[in-house]
Amino acid sequence: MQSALLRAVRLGRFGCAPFVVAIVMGALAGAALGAAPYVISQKDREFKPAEISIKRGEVLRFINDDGELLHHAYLSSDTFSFDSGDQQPGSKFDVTFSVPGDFTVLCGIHPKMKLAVHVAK
Ligand SMILES: [Cu+2]
Repeated sequence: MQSALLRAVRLGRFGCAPFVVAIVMGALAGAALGAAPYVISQKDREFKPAEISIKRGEVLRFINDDGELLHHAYLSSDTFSFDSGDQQPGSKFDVTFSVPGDFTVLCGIHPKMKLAVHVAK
C-alpha cells in the first residue's frame, strides 16, 4: 500500500509539475511577447528598418546605437505626436503607437533620417 501510494505521489509529481511549469512558462512567454517592443536602430544615421508595419498599441523602441552621435526622434502629425528629446549614445526611447495611421518619424538632428510607420487598427 505504502509503495503504491508513494508511486502515485511520484507519478503525480512527475505528471503534474512539468504541466504546471509549462503553464507558468507559457504565461511568462505570453506576457513577454505581448510587451516586446519593435527595435529601431539608428546606426549610421539611418532608421533601421526604414519602414515598419505594426498594430495599434504596439511599441517601437528607438535605440541610439550610433557610436558617439546624438539623435532626436520625433513625430508631429494631426493625430499622433511624440518627441524623444536629444537621445544620448546608448540610450533607448519607447513609443506606444496608440493611433492607427501612416506616420513619418524624423530626426531633429539628421534631416535625412526617415522612418515610415504604418499602424493598423
Ligand atoms: Cu539622427
